[in-house]
Amino acid sequence: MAKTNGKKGGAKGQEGYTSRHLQVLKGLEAVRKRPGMYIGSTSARGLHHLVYEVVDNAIDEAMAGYCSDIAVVIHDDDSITVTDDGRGIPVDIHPTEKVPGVEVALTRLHAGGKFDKDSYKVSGGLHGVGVSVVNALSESLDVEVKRDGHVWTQEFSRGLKKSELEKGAKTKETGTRVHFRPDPEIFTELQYQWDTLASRLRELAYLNGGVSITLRDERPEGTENDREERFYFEGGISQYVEYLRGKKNPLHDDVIYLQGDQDGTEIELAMQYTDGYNEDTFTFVNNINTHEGGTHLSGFKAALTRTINGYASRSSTMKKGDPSLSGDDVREGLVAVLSVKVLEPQFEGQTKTKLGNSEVRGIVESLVNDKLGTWLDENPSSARRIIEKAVQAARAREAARKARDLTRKKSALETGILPGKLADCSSRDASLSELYLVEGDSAGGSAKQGRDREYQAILPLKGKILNVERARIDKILSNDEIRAIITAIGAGIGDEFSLDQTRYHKIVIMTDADVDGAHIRTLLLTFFFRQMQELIEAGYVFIAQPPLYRVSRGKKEFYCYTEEERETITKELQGGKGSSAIHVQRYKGLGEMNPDQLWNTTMSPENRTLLQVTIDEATEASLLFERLMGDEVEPRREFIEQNAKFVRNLDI
Ligand code: 0RA
Repeated sequence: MAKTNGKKGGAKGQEGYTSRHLQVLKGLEAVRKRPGMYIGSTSARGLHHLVYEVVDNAIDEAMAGYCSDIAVVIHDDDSITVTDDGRGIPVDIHPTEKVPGVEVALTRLHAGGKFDKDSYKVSGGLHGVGVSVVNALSESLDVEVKRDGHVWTQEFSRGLKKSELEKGAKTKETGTRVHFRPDPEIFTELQYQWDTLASRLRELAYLNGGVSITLRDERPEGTENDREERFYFEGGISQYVEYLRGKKNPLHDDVIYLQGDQDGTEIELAMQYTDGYNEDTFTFVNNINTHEGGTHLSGFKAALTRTINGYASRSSTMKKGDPSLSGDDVREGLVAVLSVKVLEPQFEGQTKTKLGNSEVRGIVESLVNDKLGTWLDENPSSARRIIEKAVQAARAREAARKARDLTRKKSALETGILPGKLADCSSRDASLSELYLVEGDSAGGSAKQGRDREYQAILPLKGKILNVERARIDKILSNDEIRAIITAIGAGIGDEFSLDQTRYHKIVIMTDADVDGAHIRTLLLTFFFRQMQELIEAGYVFIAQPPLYRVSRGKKEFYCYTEEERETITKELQGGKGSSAIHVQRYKGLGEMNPDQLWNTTMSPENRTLLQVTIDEATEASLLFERLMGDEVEPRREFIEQNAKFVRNLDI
């Protein structure tokens, strides 16, 4: 629950306060009253956002050319220190506010101090709200600035200063160190997650090549916490592409890298073709992932299609009668990172991650037309392989279209003939209906018996499903398990997927709580990510959470979903009186539960916990999978273990 600072009457009763100060207090009070408006949420997501806010300021210094080292430390008490070697927050007296710049930056809403026109400020979204928001939402915050020959310090609490700016020892260095402890009165979650911070810091390090970002965890419990990792990528987004490419084989040795700027818009593009069948293009605006794309992405796509077709028709790679290459064809197997810096970005779309600035489209398009054309001319053998790949994609797509037409006639993807294995629900109201995808026939049987027939449909899946990362569309459509999923959902796939045809608004993946289960879950997530992305974006995809243990003593029984729960419950039962023994049953698979148990623990809307899959997590799952794919067993096992963990962290 959000609370205000509790000072009754606020500044009113105090002498010497001018109306301007009153407004200031109101500003930060507003942040404490409605934290969600500034940082999105007061759960784990908002908690992590505080760190990003401070780091973004340091990154701004890096982008301006003044900072090369950033360090983030998670302390014992879940407080955070962010240190950078930038110019330091100004310490001189602010001309209009009449207090040191540091105090302005930390106590005035939207007073980052960087409102000069030449910096890439981030409007919209949740970024760039300013360090004052972090201050307002921290129980305590202390700052140390090295600037103008001295070390300066000041302390705050819940947005209010606790001390004046103090001038300390002499130093020739510059930089800023911010240490803050998120306010327990504001946040419902106070524990920082290593993985969450690490993946954002890694992303920032790739996007800002040459900047070193270290993350250190000082929390003691367990050995896992006590660690440090440095993210430093000299090669920037080109290196990012290599990382994203993973184990897929490149069609040409070097990552293609293009760069340019026009009217204050800076563009950087890194791309490489692989022998894969999917496309992985990631776009960023001012270091923010534009999941929903926008004008920069459409400029890139248009230029790519045009340039590749132009080159193909000039060279002799394409045979007469070959169909012209579509956008999808020229992007098959492509791994790309497009990073643009825009002075006044307009973010649109449902999640405010779609770039709206119309001028950016043309700037990206002409840069890519020009420089990619040159690259193809200068690298004819690579160019030939790229074109050949696109031509094959075009032919496969044509074959798939024919196969799909055939499939439609045969198994009637759209005429309502449902797969035989599906035990459908009786409701025809999609918004209330749920489809359980269940691993194995025996668990499928229990689920069919235990379910609520009105709203819950069960589709048992046999064994491993096809890895869609390794198959072209024609092969995907010839796979029985996948066809059953497509027909059950009833909304088509790929470009033809249509969300309003979906027969269920909850698709629940229910697999065993073991390594194989994690593997199947990833394969399913990958399939949805590649072929029914809108389903994930709409929030229709969920992961069921079956219990790991049943702990009982006499007539008392408990289901435990984590190791910790099992430990706690077992201890509690040991403390109680009674002579009967404690019995711990570990569920190795869903099949070990009888229909009643499965219903009570995992399927009943009253008791179950469903994890909703977000597009970020699905992307991560597919990429992780692809990155660690290959023939070796070790990386695959390692992946599955990591992925099992990722699924536990889904709610962040
Ligand atoms: C205001 C103005 C300038 C830099 C900063 C703030 C600044 C803020 C943070 C927060 C964390 N690290 C930071 N580093 C710098 C520009 C200063 C100038 O013009 O010299």
